[in-house]
Amino acid sequence: MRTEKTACILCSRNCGLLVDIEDGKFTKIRGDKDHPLSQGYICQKAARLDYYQNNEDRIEHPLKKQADGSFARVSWDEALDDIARRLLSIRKQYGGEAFATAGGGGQGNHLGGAYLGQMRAAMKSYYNYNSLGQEKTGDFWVNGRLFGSQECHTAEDIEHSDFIIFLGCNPYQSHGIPNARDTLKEIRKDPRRTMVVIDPRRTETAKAADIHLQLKPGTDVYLLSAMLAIIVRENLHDEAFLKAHCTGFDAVKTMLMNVPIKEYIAAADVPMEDALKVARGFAQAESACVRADLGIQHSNHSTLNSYFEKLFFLITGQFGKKGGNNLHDSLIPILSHTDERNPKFKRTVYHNMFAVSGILPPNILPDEILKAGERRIRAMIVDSCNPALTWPDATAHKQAFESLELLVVIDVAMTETARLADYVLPAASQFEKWEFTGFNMEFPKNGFQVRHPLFPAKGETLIEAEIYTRLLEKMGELPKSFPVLSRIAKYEPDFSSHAGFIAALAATFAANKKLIRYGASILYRTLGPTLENNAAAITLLLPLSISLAQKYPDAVRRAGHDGNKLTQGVNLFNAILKARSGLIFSEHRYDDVWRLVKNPQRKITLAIPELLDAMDKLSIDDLTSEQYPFILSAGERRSYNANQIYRDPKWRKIDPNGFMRMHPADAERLDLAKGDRVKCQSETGTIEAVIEIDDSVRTGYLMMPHGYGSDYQNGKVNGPVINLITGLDHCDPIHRTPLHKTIPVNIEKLSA
Ligand SMILES: Nc1nc2c(c(=O)[nH]1)N[C@H]1C(S)=C(S)[C@@H](COP(=O)(O)OP(=O)(O)OC[C@H]3O[C@@H](n4cnc5c(=O)[nH]c(N)nc54)[C@H](O)[C@@H]3O)O[C@H]1N2
Ligand SMILES: Nc1nc2c(c(=O)[nH]1)N[C@H]1C(S)=C(S)[C@@H](COP(=O)(O)OP(=O)(O)OC[C@H]3O[C@@H](n4cnc5c(=O)[nH]c(N)nc54)[C@H](O)[C@@H]3O)O[C@H]1N2
Ligand code: SF4
Ligand SMILES: [Mo]
Repeated sequence: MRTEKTACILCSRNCGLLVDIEDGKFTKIRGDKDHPLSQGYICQKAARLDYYQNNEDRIEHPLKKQADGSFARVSWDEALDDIARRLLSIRKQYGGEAFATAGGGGQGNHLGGAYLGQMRAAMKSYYNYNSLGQEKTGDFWVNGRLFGSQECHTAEDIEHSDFIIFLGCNPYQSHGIPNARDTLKEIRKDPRRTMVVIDPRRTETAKAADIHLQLKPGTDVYLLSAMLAIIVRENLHDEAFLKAHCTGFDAVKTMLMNVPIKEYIAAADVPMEDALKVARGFAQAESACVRADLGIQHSNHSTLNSYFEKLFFLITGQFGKKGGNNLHDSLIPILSHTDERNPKFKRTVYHNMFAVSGILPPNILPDEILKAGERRIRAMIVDSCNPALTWPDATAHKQAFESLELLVVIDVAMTETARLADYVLPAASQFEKWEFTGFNMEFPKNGFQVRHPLFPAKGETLIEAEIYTRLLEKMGELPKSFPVLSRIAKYEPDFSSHAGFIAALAATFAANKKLIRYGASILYRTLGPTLENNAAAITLLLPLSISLAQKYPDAVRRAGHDGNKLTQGVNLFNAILKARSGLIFSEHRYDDVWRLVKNPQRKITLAIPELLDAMDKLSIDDLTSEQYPFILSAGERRSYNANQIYRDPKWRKIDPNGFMRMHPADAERLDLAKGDRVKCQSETGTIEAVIEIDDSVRTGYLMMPHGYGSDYQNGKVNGPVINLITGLDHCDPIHRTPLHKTIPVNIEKLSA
């Protein structure tokens, strides 16, 4: 038995873990007190991680689809030679438009994504489909307009905040904030702090709140704009802050002065006095912040919701300060800036859709494969993602994937998407390789942890870095070796700066600019092998550490990483490699936030014409109809769902069916009791559900979890395949974010 440090890979918090390992299995899992962010905290899901590491769906050999639909084992060379040949032929015949990637990282791994990006570069493709494009790109788009770059991302300083609004999120279950359950308890205990929850369900979080605004689903846009209007009309906005730091407030003010407050509060169906209390309390608090998530992003007017969420802390001046909302730096830049107004960034063929932060929305993918004619997508690589189950309209996605000329899936398990592939390439698991996540989103202190391998890689599995590098070599994009660089890497006398290697790398790039795009693989093949313990794949952290230290030397120094211009970043890199529990890599002062704003003069542009225009046209919509009298939230986070990371249904201690919550009054009307089966039908499809009577939901509102519906061992499907009923067109107009929380459905009782 040995004890090791690692991190949980089940949600974006990535809590530090201390694990006991025996005979290739996790035998005990607990929180790591030395982890600088989670400090020993974990939730119930982490204890079950052996179901991820060891399960019957793990794939251990490259597999090729046969004519009869079955899979046969092939060698890596056979698979990669054929994939390389077919990709080259598609590129030659149809160009980069014919190739797209999906995924590139999950809740615990983002390293593969860096190497996957090189495949798009090699194929001359800009089609990057990613799960972030079905939840967060509307938010990123708003950030781009407000702060000048889609790389700007807002954080919330809950720890130091007096007045916190949890807007459409349920951190008790979904986490997303530091040590969620402890944090909620602390806020609740402290009489000087106020917690507000805006959620149509009386969630576990709402039960701990001072004020719960149990609004009608899909009505945040009315509630938020009405509360903003209250703030402005009562002169509670922060004139001094707005004058010093923002432009365009006049246009926003005009829009807010037109909001019919009473009517909108009534549309949200919350008591006026509570709305007044929240608006006034937030504006007048010493410090206040908003934490928002899918409840507003996956519901009607998604992008407008995100805009109002941010106007809340901007017009009240609760930004750029202790306990407020802030921007943050990032060591791993998972976001980029691809402003659609810049013609340099191409659009898709069928939907003429633009990327946000380099990411395209899954809601358009089936059409770009099936309906774009000669210019359609013909080949795809899917990595760390299970879109046949997790992306909207599973039927359309399945049909689209089946029509591709080449589908390659790189995964640790035989997923629903993998079954549709021509080649399934087995990756080493997240506990069998060096890995990290890009979820470094804290301010003022930001942290990061690299995980080292705990188990030998199973069977013939390879790490993603090796798979993609081999593929690029076989495509002839990348030379098989870089003798000069490798020699310098190996024999460089001064390891404290890697100065000789970096100079040689710069010379290599200067001589052949095309190689810059393959920087990750070149580092992996040259400097990589000099790192201890096969850490080659994470060598790309070296340039990232150097670049961070160059941008924020003082913040990096405050976090304890010293050095001069040449050595500080390298010192940070070396510290990261050694810090098994992770480390703090930067510690900012609150007013550093203004350096993170990318607009000229560091001003925030409050007026977003497209959204002001949408606001002008806003009316109160009724989402239900005679045919579809209920609204379903298709994708709640619960104790025993964790996206599709666990496949073996035995990991769940409760709720094997992923029940449907229904208010007692609705159940009575439909003559339903706990445990009854119903047919749930939307415009897109039909699924079955098992009823749970629950008065925490509003009448007329039903809730089902996501993260179910995998058919483990190609056997019985476990729980609802929720995306059979979500539609491609049921989405936000700006970046087609699906509106999973507000799906009109009909319910019919099934006979026993
Ligand atoms: N246990 C668990 N935790 C997870 C995950 C998981 O699968 N399981 N997944 C992770 C991932 S990928 C993500 S993105 C996050 C998501 O985390 P959250 O967004 O916090 O999780 P959800 O339960 O999807 O939705 C949050 C809340 O939105 C509410 N809601 C529904 N409709 C509306 C509405 O119209 N308005 C408002 N204001 N609220 C509404 C729901 O009642 C719900 O309580 O969770 C992460 N954490
Ligand atoms: N209806 C509905 N649909 C939803 C949601 C919802 O609320 N409602 N939530 C959405 C949200 S917010 C998200 S984030 C998505 C999540 O959906 P996806 O992005 O599809 O992610 P996961 O479900 O986490 O699947 C991760 C995949 O990565 C594989 N994997 C694990 N480790 C490794 C590894 O080391 N290497 C490789 N190559 N693969 C690995 C796993 O086996 C799994 O197949 O689902 C979305 N879908
Ligand atoms: S699931 Fe999230 S909150 Fe729970 S232990 Fe894992 S990382 Fe931490
Ligand atoms: Mo997510």
